[in-house]
Amino acid sequence: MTCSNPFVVKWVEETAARLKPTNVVWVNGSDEEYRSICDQLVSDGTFTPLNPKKFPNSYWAVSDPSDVARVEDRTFICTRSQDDAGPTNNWADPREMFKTLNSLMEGCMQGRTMYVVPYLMGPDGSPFSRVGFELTDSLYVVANMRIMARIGDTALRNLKDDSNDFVRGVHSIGDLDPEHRYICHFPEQNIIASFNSNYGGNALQGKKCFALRIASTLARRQGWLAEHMLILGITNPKGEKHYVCAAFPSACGKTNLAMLIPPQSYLEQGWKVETVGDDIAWLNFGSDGRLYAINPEAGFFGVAPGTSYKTNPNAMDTIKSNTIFTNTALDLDEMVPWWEGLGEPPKRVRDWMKHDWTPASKTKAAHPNSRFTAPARQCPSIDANWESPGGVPISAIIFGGRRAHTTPLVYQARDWQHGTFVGVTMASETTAAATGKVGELRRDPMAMLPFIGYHAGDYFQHWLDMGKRAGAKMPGVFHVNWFRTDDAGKFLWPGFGDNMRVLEWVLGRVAGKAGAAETPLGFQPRAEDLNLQGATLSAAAVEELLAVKKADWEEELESQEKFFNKIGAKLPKEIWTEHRALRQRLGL
Ligand code: GTP
Ligand code: SPV
Ligand code: MN
Repeated sequence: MTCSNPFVVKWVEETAARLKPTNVVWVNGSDEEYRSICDQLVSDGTFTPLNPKKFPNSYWAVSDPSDVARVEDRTFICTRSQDDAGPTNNWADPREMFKTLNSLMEGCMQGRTMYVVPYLMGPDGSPFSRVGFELTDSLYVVANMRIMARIGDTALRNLKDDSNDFVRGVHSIGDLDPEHRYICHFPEQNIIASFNSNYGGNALQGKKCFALRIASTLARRQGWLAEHMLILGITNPKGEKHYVCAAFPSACGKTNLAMLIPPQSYLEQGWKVETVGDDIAWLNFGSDGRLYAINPEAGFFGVAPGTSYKTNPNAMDTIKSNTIFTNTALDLDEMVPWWEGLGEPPKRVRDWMKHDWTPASKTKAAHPNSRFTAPARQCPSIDANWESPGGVPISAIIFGGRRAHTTPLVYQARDWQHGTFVGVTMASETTAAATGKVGELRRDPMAMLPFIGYHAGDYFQHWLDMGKRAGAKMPGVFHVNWFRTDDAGKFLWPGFGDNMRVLEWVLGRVAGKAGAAETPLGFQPRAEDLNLQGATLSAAAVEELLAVKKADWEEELESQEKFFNKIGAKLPKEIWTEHRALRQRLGL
């Protein structure tokens, strides 16, 4: 299929004239084409084919050692007014940034091929789906985009010939110089430019650049939400099904929760959990006034370390074929990927830096942010409605962070305004998903700190406004913390499949059935309100998991205030109101 949209054709020609690729190839998304892309990546050394019996059509790749995670300090929101980017984003003047990028990228594709990747974010034919184009000189990016989005002809079919409504993206791996790495967003023109990185969230533009940063600005203008959320469906023993979204920061458990397998006792009773998405949700109002979610993605770009048949069997079965492994280690005897948490180390291991590795080595064999790229349709728990054009109705929204102290296992917000406050005041310890220190507590509102494409204060206001529109039809809002630790630093909560126990309470609250105590934080389960049968958990651990400690919250309130002051005058007054009410309820 050739592209007959004149806006696209003209822009591709103009871009080629600037970047000067040796040739231009339009990607159609076919199986044949994907096979030839993989063959090329094998012959140029980017891909190492894995054992075709154990991991058919799957490949191992490693990145430049400097290019392993999102680079938040090199990510820019470029708006005419600095105030539109707000205090949480790096801002640049669009004219200045275009100048910088033009001089850096002029002729950067000489001797290379420029691939034109049309991509669709969202299900084929959905009114909520949107089209983007990524012009890239990285065949690795094309291969990953083929899994993560619906690319090629499917995307072209979803763009009208007279439509100028698509995202224009340019990506070049340049020379991977970290000093001149740029991940730039121009929300006023729907333009994305990434330069000098080949890593997922920096280079696969459909994901964070479009589906969160650009989409969040569209969502604000058009009255919907673009969020860093998984989507899952839960069926109870009566056969009633509810869908839930959950926003956790990067590497804090979305993929794992989305693919949860309930404990044996739940399975015997007939509980079932199914997966719609593991990272991003676009939420629109349906004609019944409720919120409906689509997963804009078609694949999973998941954290490998920690993934195993113990923690996440559905992920393990998803990645058995047609998968790209990036920066994991390699078992040289079996030619299968390996990472920390998978099980016993194999005899001969090549680490992600391509060195020989043994358990005695002081480094990790797999990079902590090593990832698999796998088609969502291969997931055994994929939901029958995961590509439903209208999305799935959402009954609850769950916020969560990685916090050793302070926040209890779970609590429910009193109403939408309070729920928005709970989202705004999320905080979490940093992970390897972004460059920088790991394990430092930072405020991460709605798990969107690195992904809000505009002023965070306006974003909080947009959440409040959405609630005003829908009233009582908005989902219930909850907060969870799987990561509370004891004095020895050990996780108190078993997590993973046992998170089902918390989901049951959440749905019980939505249905008005589960018990709770009204506490300063909102509504919290007492130990007897949770089904803990069969969980390996002492009574003391349960008490600690549910505890709200004044000293912790005193610090927490201070930290919230600092954050509010950073947001400044655009912080909605309702958020201050909720903060003061919380302070009063806590007696602090
Ligand atoms: P992104 O893809 O970066 O957005 O991350 P994600 O939120 O999908 O995170 P993911 O589910 O991949 O989890 C990341 C890490 O958290 C892995 O090392 C998991 O093993 C660990 N993890 C996930 N769920 C739990 C849990 O319930 N308890 C504990 N203790 N660890 C968990
Ligand atoms: C995240 O960092 O939140 C991810 C991985 O989901 S990336 O696509 O690299 O952003
Ligand atoms: Mn993510």
